[in-house]
Amino acid sequence: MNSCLFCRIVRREIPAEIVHETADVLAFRDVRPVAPTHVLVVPKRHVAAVREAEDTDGELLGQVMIGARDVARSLGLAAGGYRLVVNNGEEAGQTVFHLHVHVLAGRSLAWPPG
Ligand code: DGP
Repeated sequence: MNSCLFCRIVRREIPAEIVHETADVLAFRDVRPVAPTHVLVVPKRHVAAVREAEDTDGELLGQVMIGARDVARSLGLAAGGYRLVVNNGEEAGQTVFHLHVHVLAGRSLAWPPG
């Protein structure tokens, strides 16, 4: 068993507020939200980041995006709009090295990000 934080959440070793789950994907609320709605969507299988993904990980990547869409639908975010963010590597702000999509909504989100 690895000690990756999000793998441990997937295994229910660390509590999280889960909002969506499929056979391949888990979505839970971010512990340090930066928007009124802030959910993380992760693949259950460990992949560190998009930059580490293999050509054969296309289905996994698609499932994470579909998971983000389903989270947005179930939480009623689709009409107003939401932002999906995927940080890749330290300089981009990635702090947990298990691939995840941030689903952000509930406030005006500036572009470009600061
Ligand atoms: P990133 O910086 O893109 O790697 O995003 C990691 C996010 O993970 C960050 O917004 C905070 C969140 N996070 C860190 N530790 C925990 C935890 O134990 N539980 C939950 N739910 N979220 C966490």
